[in-house]
Amino acid sequence: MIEVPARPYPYSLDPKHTALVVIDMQRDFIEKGGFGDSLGNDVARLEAIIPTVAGLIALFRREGWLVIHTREAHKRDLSDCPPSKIRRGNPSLKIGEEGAMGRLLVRGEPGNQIVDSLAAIDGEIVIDKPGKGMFWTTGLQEMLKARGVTHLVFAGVTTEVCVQTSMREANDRGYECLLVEDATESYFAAFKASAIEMIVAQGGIVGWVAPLAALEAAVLEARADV
Ligand code: TIU
Repeated sequence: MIEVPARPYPYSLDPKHTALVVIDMQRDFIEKGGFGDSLGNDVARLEAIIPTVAGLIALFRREGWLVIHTREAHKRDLSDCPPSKIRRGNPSLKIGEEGAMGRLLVRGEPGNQIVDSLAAIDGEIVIDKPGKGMFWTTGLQEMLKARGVTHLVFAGVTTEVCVQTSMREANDRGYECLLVEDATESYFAAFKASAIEMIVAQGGIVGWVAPLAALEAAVLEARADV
């Protein structure tokens, strides 16, 4: 077992039963001309975490641990996108409409791809999810079950929307969840901070939170013990 100093108390993981989930690090949210931009957000805040997310992915790859990537992505005919979601927010460009990087939040479009520096490699799982949460209509729970995964380490965007929703869904399904706090970001600094407090409050009602350095140090220490 590896014990990571974390809030609200140390998080223990067994690497054989742990996966990293990188939520929605796609151009739609991180680059100008995408969905996040169309909702009026400053996307530069999200771009800033790319190096930390890359460091976290590199740690899992180095150790040979499972890496899962998600994308918020709809079928080309939008049959998996409720009209309420298309209408919501009165965006300058709606889901499915043609933007600077192709149709917004639509599978296969340039904007729907994970940013180049974080792209999946062979052996990693990529999930296209139509919702904010990663379990709804994705089959992910069955995939995790088949691999014996019980612990999930979270990163990605945005902290209080798709990351928190996915983490809460995972918590309800019995997974022990750790959020890497410098590998997640929101368009709103206050919402990121609040989401983190909500996760760790009440003895870790949703899970644990730790910085990447704490996880890296714990992995090194566990290796030294072997
Ligand atoms: N708008 C916003 O903060 N987030 C989303 O729409 N999706 C994700 O968080 N991925």
